[in-house]
Amino acid sequence: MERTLVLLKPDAVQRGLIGTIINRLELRGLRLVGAKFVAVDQTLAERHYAIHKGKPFYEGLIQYITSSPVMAMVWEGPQAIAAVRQTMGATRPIEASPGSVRHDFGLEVGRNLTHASDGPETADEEIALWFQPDEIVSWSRDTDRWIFEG
Ligand code: D4T
Repeated sequence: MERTLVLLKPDAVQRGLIGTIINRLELRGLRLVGAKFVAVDQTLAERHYAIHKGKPFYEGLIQYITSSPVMAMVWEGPQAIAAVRQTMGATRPIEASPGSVRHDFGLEVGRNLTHASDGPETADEEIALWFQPDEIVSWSRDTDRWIFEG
């Protein structure tokens, strides 16, 4: 079972899309194992986006993620990393597939609503950055056997 970090960024929160986006992940069958509402400070923002330091969009990205609270979550499931990225759609909303969150609710890359880990290593690092181990809740659902094959 794979875990992935999902952030509902300030635009998703301000636009009242928290429930809608969570609903899509729930309906897909993914299992929520961690969630918190966070006012992101400069340090956390810089650590989260360290890989983008020096890029032309870096300053704007830091400004955006610290501008208003975010909803941080950990979701779990088979191939959860790929599944969540598919549900969110391509980074640039204009390139995202119809039916994806970024297509259905977004237009601009700098207001692309969500973040989702892009690989197993990144997921581990990002989950450790945003959550303490005791904030992750391992649990099973009665519906798991109708969603997970194994
Ligand atoms: P995140 O990390 O937010 O889930 O986005 P992606 O994984 O889909 O995309 P990314 O790491 O390439 O970009 C991180 C973040 O930077 C913003 N961005 C990106 C931007 O404002 N302008 C740009 O040209 C690019 C490439 C959007 C997402």
